[in-house]
Amino acid sequence: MKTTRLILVGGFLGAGKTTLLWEAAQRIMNGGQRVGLITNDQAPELVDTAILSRDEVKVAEVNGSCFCCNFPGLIEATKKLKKEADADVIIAEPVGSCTDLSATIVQPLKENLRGELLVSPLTVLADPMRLTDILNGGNAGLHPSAAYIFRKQLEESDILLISKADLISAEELVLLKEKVKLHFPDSEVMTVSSVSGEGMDEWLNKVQNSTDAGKRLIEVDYDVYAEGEAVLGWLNSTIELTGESIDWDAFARKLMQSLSSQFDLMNASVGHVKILIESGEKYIVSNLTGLNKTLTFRESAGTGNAARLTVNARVEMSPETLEDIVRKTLDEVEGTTISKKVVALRCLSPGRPNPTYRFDHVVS
Ligand SMILES: Nc1nc2c(ncn2[C@@H]2O[C@H](COP(=O)(O)OP(=O)(O)OP(=O)(O)O)[C@@H](O)[C@H]2O)c(=O)[nH]1
Ligand SMILES: [Mg+2]
Repeated sequence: MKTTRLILVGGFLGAGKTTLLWEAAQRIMNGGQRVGLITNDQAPELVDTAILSRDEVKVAEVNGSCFCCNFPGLIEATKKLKKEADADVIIAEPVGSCTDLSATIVQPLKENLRGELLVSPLTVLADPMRLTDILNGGNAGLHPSAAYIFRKQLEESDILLISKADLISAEELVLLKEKVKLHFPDSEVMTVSSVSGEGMDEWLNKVQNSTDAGKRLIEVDYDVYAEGEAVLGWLNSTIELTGESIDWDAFARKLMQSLSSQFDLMNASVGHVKILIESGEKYIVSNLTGLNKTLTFRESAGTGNAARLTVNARVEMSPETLEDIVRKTLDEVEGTTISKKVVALRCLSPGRPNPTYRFDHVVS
């Protein structure tokens, strides 16, 4: 059996993992290799899977639990991609609120799939704005226990990859990189922009040519880790929308603006809220990764009579309150002109992490 390269890209909610996966997959495929992608979430109905699946690349989804707590699910997904896509390279995105990946995923992979997988250095992606605040001793607008998870993710990284390099100036980026190196001297610090492509080839070159994966284990207080996850309400839903000649982009804007304003008014910390509206071949995506100023839209779903809306929201509040807000907002936005049929809706607060494996040594 051929050996497949596995690249794990962790990092906090909204850091830019899925965007990086997509961009990396294009580049690797253009280089003539076959790529498979793995998405991961606590529940089904994923925006990430839907977006990545719009391309020719094969996507496997592990849902219902994170990779660490469902290690067999991750193995099954890699085997599926090896078999069905004959993947040379697999890129996997763990849930953004997970940490301790070196002990719970990287070491077990090295031990259990020796000869089948070549595991790349653990990449942890970090949004430059949140990262700056964390390095300055802040909590990046997060609950202190969620900020603890953010710090632990950085601490265990083999490669600490600063994302969204296009959003800050070249001078700021150099300074940030230097500061990160001081705080995390054991990690290789790199920068990337999935938008401009800057740093992408350097990072790909590194992860595709090294097997120095999971160089160290970190101490993690699972009580704090559990609290950091539990403070987040988690909502995944798919809704069928119908109406007459509806401007889906305007609907997306009203919906996300309204949700974002309510979260800001409540002082509710947003991990990531993302929606996808698909109407035939057209689609619009919107992401909110913090306060209202982080709200973005891309592509266009045009005008039509039917669309499919997928909502994934991770916001610091009880799941019941989050569900209530999302349902009410949906009813209020174009309530009289658009009919809505909820096809699936899961709302939860992540349970205590209970990893399948937790290695106490680095596998050589
Ligand atoms: N300007 C800029 N925006 C980016 C870049 N990479 C990602 N983004 C934006 O950041 C937001 C979050 O991106 P995702 O790729 O969905 O983040 P993620 O880490 O997969 O998020 P989760 O799956 O929720 O953990 C989106 O609005 C992206 O368009 C980048 O390089 N530059
Ligand atoms: Mg993602």
